Amino acid sequence: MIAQVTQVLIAFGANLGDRGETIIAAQQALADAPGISEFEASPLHETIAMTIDGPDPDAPRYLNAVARATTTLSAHALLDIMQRIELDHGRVRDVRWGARTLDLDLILYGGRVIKDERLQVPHPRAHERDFVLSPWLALEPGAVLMGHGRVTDLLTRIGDTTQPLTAAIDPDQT
Ligand code: A4P
Ligand code: MG
Repeated sequence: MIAQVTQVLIAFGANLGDRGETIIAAQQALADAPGISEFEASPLHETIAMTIDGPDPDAPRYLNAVARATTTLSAHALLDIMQRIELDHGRVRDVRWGARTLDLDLILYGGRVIKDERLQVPHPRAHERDFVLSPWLALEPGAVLMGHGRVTDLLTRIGDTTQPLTAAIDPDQT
């Protein structure tokens, strides 16, 4: 039987520790994971921390990125791998939207809509976050967010406060 291949979009965020090193290591781990291929990462963007109370310019800044890949894994099996990688990088879950060494979010899993106790896809807040949309647009200028339209239009509407840091990182080249 030929396994079904699904295109996915994953977001990376870190605002503690060596943020860039952590994100690149996480991308490498994902790119190397069984069942994941054609991994392609966006540039890293430096971004203002969004907290429960809104943007906080005094909080440690995040580095954010997104990556596209194809996978033969189910969405939940992919989430298992993402959460294991978070733990491998010292992620401690305490304050919701609190500072973190690494956060991995599944933004899209093909054209699927998933809503259960572990997973909501498309990610319910992606459309209002410049720290997801801006790196995504850099990776894929024609990107469309399911249910919300063209990423370039969304970003124009909300404004882009992010700052691109580096050229695109290709984990195969590191
Ligand atoms: N979960 C449900 N859907 C998903 C999904 N699509 N991807 C569940 C990943 N996980 C998903 O996540 C809590 C639970 O969400 C998980 O157990 C999983 O089963 P978490 O990572 O433990 O908690 P969290 O990340 O603190 O909460 P939440 O609500 O997911 O926050 P967000 O939306 O991830 O936002 N500011 C900047 N500048 N950059 C950032 O990257 N990130 C956040 C976190 C806040 N502010 C930020 C950034
Ligand atoms: Mg999260």
